[in-house]
Amino acid sequence: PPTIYRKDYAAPTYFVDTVEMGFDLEPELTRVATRIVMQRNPAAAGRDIELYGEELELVQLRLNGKTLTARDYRIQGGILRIAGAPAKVTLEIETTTQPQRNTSLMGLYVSNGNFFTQCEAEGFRKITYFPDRPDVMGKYTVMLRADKKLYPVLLSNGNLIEEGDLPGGRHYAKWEDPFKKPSYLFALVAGNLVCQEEKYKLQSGREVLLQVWVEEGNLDKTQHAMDSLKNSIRWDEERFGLELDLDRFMIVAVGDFNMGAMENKGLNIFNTKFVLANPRIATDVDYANIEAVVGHEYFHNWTGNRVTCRDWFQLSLKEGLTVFRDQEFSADMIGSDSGRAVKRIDDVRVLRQAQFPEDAGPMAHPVRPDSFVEINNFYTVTVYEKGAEVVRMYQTLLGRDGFRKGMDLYFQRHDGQAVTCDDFRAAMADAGKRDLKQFERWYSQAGTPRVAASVRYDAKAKTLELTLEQSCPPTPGQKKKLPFHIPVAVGLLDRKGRDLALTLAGEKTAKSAATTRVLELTQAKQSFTFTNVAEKPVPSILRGFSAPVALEYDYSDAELAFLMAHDSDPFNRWEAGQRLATRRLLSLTIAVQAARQSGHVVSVDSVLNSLQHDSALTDALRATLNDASLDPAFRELVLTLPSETMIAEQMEVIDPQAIHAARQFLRRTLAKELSADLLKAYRDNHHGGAYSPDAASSGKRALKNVVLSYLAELDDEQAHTLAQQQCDNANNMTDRLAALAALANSGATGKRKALEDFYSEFEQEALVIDKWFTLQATARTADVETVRTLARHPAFTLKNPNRARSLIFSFCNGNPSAFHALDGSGYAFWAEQVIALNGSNPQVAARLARSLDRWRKYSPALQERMRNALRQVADTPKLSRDVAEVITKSLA
Ligand code: B3K
Ligand code: ZN
Repeated sequence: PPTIYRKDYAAPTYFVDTVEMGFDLEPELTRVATRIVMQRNPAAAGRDIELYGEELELVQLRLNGKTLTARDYRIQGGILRIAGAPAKVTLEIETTTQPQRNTSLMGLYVSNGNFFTQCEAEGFRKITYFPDRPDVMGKYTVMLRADKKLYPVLLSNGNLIEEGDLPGGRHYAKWEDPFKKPSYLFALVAGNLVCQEEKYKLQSGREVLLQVWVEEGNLDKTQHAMDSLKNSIRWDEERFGLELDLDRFMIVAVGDFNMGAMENKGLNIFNTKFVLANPRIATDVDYANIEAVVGHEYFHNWTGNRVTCRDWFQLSLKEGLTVFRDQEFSADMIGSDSGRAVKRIDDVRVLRQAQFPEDAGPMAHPVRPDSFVEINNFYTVTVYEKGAEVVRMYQTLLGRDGFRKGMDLYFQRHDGQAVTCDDFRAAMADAGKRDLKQFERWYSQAGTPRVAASVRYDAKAKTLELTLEQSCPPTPGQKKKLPFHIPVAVGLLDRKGRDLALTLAGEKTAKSAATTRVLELTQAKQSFTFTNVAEKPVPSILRGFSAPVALEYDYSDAELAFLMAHDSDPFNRWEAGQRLATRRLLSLTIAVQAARQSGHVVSVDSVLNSLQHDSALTDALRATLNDASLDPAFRELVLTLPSETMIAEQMEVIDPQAIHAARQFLRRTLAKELSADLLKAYRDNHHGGAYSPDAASSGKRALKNVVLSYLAELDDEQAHTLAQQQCDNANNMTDRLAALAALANSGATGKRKALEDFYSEFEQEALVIDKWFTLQATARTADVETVRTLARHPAFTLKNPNRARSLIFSFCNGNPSAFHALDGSGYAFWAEQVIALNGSNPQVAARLARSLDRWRKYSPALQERMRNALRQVADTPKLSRDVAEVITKSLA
C-alpha cells in the first residue's frame, strides 16, 4: 500500500456547495442517493473530478442530468475520476452498501439491530462516492427512510425539518444541517432508541434542546452524561466565549464502537462506555471519563467542526487542542487547587505511560506526521496527548489571557475554514506578539526531549547558576534534532522548605515576589543565574510538568524526601516520590536478576529481604499517608508506585518478570511496614453513606482502595475479611470492584465465589462484564491459559471492540510479566488474535498489533520470539493496510 506524504498536499479540484442525500435503510442492502452541487477550484483548472469510494456498488452516476457510462469515468485504487467536466457540476450518484455485513464499524453499520455511522477519518467513502477529504465542506440535507416499527427513531446532523409516514409501514425524517461541514462529520442513527431530553438556556438567553439517546433499558444511566453536557456548554461560554451554534444537540450511545466517541455536528455518537453511568455499574473513574469525553466531543464543535483540518496530517490541530480543552474543563470542574494538581498528575501519567514509549519506539512520529499509510493508525497518544502538551505550552508561554487572545484571533481568522497547525501557531504568535518560529519544532520533530539540569551555588556572590542542556534521541527517519523551545518552570526551596522569591541576574531586585519562574530554554545548552540567594537551595524544576520532556537532575534521596515533604508545587511534590520509588524499584529489579543468576534461586524474596534496609521511601510515604492536610486523592497518587511499564522504560533491557517481582516485593514490604498506618487510613476514609461521584468523595475512595490493595498484599486473614466485607457491603461499583480485585489477587477462600456472584449479578450489564474480564486478565495469577479459557466463555466475542479490549488488550498491555512469558506463549496468543481481528475489524486489529512495538528492548531470547510472532502476522494473507503498516514499521 502506498505511503501518503504531507508535502504532496494539493488543494481539491472541485469544491462542494450542497449535498442532498436520501437513504433507504435496510440492514442487508441500503440504497443511498446523493446529489452534490460542485464548483471547480479555479486554481485546479483542467484537472479531474475526484471522488473516493470503498466497498460500494455503483448503481448510477449522472452529471448535470446526463447518465455517465463506464467510458465517461475511471475507477482505480478507490478513486473515481471524471475528466473534462465543466466548472459547475451537479452529480447524482446512486450506491448501495451492506450495513449488516460491515464488521469494520466504519461507514454505515448495524449494532444490536440499529443503524449507526462512523465517518472519521475516511468512512464516508463507504457510504457514497465523494470528495471525502476534510478541506471539502458542504451544506447537507438528509432524508432517511426506514421501517417505522423497527426503526422508530431517525436522526442526522442539524435540525429536523420534516417527518411523516410512508406506505408499507415505513416512515421518513428530513434533516438539515445549517453549517457547512467536511464529510467526516456526517452522521445518521436509525433504530429503536429512547432519550432523556432537556431544554437548556444559553448565556445569551437562547434556548436549546439537549438529548441523550440510549437503548430502552438504559434510561436510568443517562443523567451524568446530560449533566456533563450542560457543564461543558457553560464552561466553553465562560472560559472561551464560545456558544453552542445549534438549536439541538444530541448524544447517542452505541455498544459497538471502535473508539471513545465521535464529534459529528450536532449528533455526537458515543461508545456506551462514555455515556452510561449509575453508581451500580460505573466507577469513579468511569464518571470522570464520561465528563471528560462528553466535554471533549462538545468542545470539538468549535475546535474541529467550525474550524477544521486542511488535511489529516493536521489532525493534532483539532485533537491536541481539544484534549487540552477537555483537560482544563475537568480541572475547572474540580475547582480546588489540589484537585487541579491531581488532574494534572493523572494526565502526565498517561503521557509517560503511553506516549513516551510510543515516542521511543518504531511508530514514533511528530505531532504533525510527515507521512502515513493508514490515517486511522495516527489517532495516537502523540497526536492527542503530546499534542495537548504542545497547546498547553502556548498557555505557559503566553499566560492564560494571552492564550485566550490567541484563541480569539484563531476563530476570527479561520471560522468556517479548514486550516493547518501553522495557522494556529501564527494566531498565537500574532496575538501574543511573540516569535514562535522555533516552537514549530514541537510539530515537526518526534522523540521525547531530555533536559539535563545542574546547579552551581556561589555562597560568596549569593548566586545560583542553573544550567539546562537539551537533547533529543533519534527517531525513525529523523537522526538529528534541532533544539526545541522549552518552557521550564522553576522554583527554589530554602532549608526550611519555603519558596524563595526569584530574581534573575540583570533584573532589578525582586520587584515581583514570583516564586516560580518560567525559563525559556531555546539553545542546546543555556545557563540562568538567580541572584540574592542567601543559602544553597533545593531546586524544583519543571514545575507542573511545564513541558513534555524527560528531566534529569541528580537529586539525593534526602533531597527527594525533602521535596516530597515541602515542595509548594504539588506536581513536583508527587514527582519527587515517583523518583524515589523508581530508584528503589530499579535497584530491586537488579537484585532480583542477580539472585536469579547466582543459581541458588531458593527464594528471590529471601535475597531481597537480606538487602540493606532503605527507609527513605517508607518514611516519606508514611508521612504523606498520615498527613491529613493533604487531599486524599493526592495521597493516593503518591502511594501508587510507578507501573511496571514505567519501570520498564527506564531499563536498557526490559526484564518483565524481574520488574514484577521487585514491584511486588516492594508493595509487600511497604504493606508490612505501614500496616498500622494503612489500617487507620482505611478506617478514616471508609464511610458507608450515599454515593456521590464528586472529586472529594472519589478521592477518599481512591485512597481507601489503594490502601486496601496494599493490605491485600499481606494476604492474611485480616486482609481477606476486609476485602470480603467491602465486596459484600459496597453500594457502588468503585468499592465493589476494588474489593473484588483485592480478593482476586489473593489466596482468599471466597475468591472464586466472589467472581461468580459478580458475574451473575451483572450478566445483563455489558460494561460491567467488560470489567469482569479485565480484572481477571490483569490478575497477578493470570497466565495465557487463564486468558484462553476466558476467551472461550460464552460472553466473550472478538466482534465487540469493548469486549475484545477488556480481555485481549488488557492482558497484552496490562499484564506484562504474564504476557512476556519466557516460552513465548503470550506472543503466539497475540498473533492469533491480531490475525483473527484483521479479518473483521482492521482498526482494532492494528491497535492490538502495537502491543509488540517495543520488542527490541527485550532480551535476545524474547526478541527472537517476538520477531517470530510479528513475522507470522506479516505473512498472513489479506493483511489489512492498517495492520500491515504497524507490523512493517515494527519489523523495520
Ligand atoms: N475524532 C474522533 C476520533 C475518530 C477516530 C477515527 N479513527 C474522536 C475524538 O477524538 O473526539
Ligand atoms: Zn477528539
